Amino acid sequence: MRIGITCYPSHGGSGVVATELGKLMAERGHQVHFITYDMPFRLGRFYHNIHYHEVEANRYAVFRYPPYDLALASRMAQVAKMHRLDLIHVHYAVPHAICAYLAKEMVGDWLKVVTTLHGTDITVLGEDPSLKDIICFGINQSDAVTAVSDSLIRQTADLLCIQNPLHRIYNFVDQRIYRPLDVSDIRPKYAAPHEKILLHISNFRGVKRVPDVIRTFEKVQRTVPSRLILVGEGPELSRSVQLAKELKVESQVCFLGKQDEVARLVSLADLLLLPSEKESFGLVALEAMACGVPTVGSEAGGIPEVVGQGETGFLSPVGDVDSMARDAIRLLSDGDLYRRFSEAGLQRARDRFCGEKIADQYERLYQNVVET
Ligand code: GMT
Repeated sequence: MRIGITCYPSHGGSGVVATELGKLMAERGHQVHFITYDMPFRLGRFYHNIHYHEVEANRYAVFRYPPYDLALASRMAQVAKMHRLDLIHVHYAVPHAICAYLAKEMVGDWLKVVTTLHGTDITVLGEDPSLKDIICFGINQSDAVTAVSDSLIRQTADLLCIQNPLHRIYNFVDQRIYRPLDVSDIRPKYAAPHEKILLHISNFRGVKRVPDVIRTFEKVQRTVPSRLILVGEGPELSRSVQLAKELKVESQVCFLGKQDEVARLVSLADLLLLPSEKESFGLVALEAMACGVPTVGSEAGGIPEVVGQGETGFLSPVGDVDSMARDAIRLLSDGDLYRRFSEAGLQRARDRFCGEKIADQYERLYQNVVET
């Protein structure tokens, strides 16, 4: 097949999943065309069967905002015609599903559109009256729609008037990359041998509740000698730095900013903290699990579909930092329990979220869409 892919190419789970799926499809012999405003950050080098088409939105004095959505739709149509794409797989309903709809109107019905919902387009934008109707339209006009968890499917059905069936296809990790790595060379730079390392990775948006990470850590370190590493940047960063100072743990907390080598960072940690308020899936919890690292976090959204409660991690109600701290202390203080969780996580990642199995599901969906 000839497959177009549009996603947000910057750091973020949806861009990671879109790019890794494109790579797996290319490995299977399909021709893959990324159509994005920037090179997806996980692409970065030459891959056989993968093309990259940049979208440029020019600024004009008469427009207050550059017409990016129109430039994207137009580029999708150009690439579809030039390379005779069978389908465009867009990640996020707005604006991408709408742009793909426009491209299809421009080139003809042979071009099929597959839309994957990742969360924010439903749980945040779906509540915005200025966008709700167009999100519905984009979803209903797509030839197939997937969502990354059952929880997201339920929320989409509750919030929007959807006529199309929603297929649940979980996110995945490439286990050639996400596996327990030997990081004994760098671990001493972050913690003494008797200390544990807790890790949080996010874009520091309000929904990630990064202050809960700091509060949980402050309670854990009273009992278990430990360090906290935070990876990422975003609106809550300065508040989090401030809170670490106020709670007098700043010397044990390390803010690393944006980082690319997630598998190495996760392998460095003993525990991942993910106390989000909204999380349609929680890709980082899967990345951690695939490296043998349990998660302690909230039971928001799709997190319980990723983390096996009481098997590969512990989940508590959003905001319950006392419970999260208790669970973290329990896991970090009981070697047998920790090993069981770590091994169960490796198994769960292999069984449910293996890249090849998930790529099979997408490939079947693409084939159905193209044949109808
Ligand atoms: O979490 C974010 O703010 C980023 C966002 C994205 O666009 O990558 O993440 C969403 O998609 C990921 C990949 O499907 C999911 O793992 C995240 O749970 C989801 N975020 C939210 O639902 C808040």
